[in-house]
Amino acid sequence: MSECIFCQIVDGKIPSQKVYEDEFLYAFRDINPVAPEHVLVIPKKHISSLMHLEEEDKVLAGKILLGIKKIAKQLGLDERGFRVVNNIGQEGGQTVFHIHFHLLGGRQLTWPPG
Ligand code: DGP
Repeated sequence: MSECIFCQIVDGKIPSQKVYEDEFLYAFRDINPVAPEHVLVIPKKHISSLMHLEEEDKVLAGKILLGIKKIAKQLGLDERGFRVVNNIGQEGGQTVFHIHFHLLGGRQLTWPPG
């Protein structure tokens, strides 16, 4: 059995609040939300981080972006605006090593990130 917690979420072995699913993607609510809408969008395929994306994943990478667009619309964030964050590696603040994109919205976000 995979030790990756996000692979286990995709497999239904760890419960999650699903927001969206298709053949390639899974999206669920973050366990520690930092915004009223805080969804993690992940590929079902295990890829550790952006730095582990390969040429063969380029179609999947496009599907992730288009999936984020679809989910933002589903959540009613398309008109309001929202933020997408991908943390990479230790100094990037990545804590789960299955590539994931934070979709954050539902409040005024600030910059630098906050
Ligand atoms: P990052 O720091 O970018 O690697 O973000 C990992 C996120 O994953 C963090 O915001 C908390 C979330 N998270 C970790 N474990 C679980 C879990 O078991 N369920 C859910 N829903 N979210 C989780």
